[in-house]
Amino acid sequence: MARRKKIYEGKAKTLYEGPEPGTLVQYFKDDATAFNAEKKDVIEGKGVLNNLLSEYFMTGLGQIGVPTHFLKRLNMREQLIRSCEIVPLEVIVRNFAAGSMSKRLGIDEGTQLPRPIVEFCYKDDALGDPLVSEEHIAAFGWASQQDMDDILSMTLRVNDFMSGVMLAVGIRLIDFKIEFGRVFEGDFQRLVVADEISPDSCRLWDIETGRKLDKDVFRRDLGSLTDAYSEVARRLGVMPNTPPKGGKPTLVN
Ligand code: AIR
Ligand code: ASP
Repeated sequence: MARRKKIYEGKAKTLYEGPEPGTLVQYFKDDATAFNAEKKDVIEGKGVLNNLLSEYFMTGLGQIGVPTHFLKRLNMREQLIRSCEIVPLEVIVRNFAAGSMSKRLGIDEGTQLPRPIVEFCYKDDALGDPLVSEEHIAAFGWASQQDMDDILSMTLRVNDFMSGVMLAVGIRLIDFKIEFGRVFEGDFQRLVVADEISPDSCRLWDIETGRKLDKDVFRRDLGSLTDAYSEVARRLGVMPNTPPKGGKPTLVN
């Protein structure tokens, strides 16, 4: 069997050349990192859970008409995605104060915000993904005004969708990070939600107990990360050993 071509290796995922032009295979590793990879570990089973959870959220977004890069899950650790050019921004939505916002502004974690607050960070590990404003984004050409309008409206839809899905299983969506990619179709380009949506990229708190069910369990040494992610998967009815759905990949519209 020929060795497949590695296109990119990140901290938690690896991208391989896909079976057809315009596709890639996204492999979810068990590696966990935090604080810009200062803290590292291998958490057995994390990749499988994030693959399944990201499939679940991206599929749901597709069903409500938010385009994503997701095409099809291939196996327990891999999914077929559309190849896209990543916009170099981390788009963060906060419904409740936590993490870096609480630190920066001195607001207690868990304080409900008067409305969702969207923040942008410039994706650059060497710089530690600094917070930037729309002024920086426009001035340095990281995204056009049209892109920013699309990013904002899609991001708020993702927030409403994710908040509702989580609320239905007794979990509060505190905040999350998403990324966008540009897909080219002839002379046109459009934006799709890319990367992953998983407990690695969200803060999820149990509504009853306040228990953290996200990567803060790893960042802050609060117990077993796989137990936390499995709890999210269990509540959503997405558990390992679910075979991939059959059929051909369908392109998102
Ligand atoms: N995030 C940001 N960079 C990487 C990730 N995963 C996510 C965090 C959290 C949100 O963005 O997981 O859900 C805000 O993070 P912070 O550290 O700015 O408070
Ligand atoms: N994933 C990033 C890192 O490795 C940030 C984080 O999630 O804390 O450092």
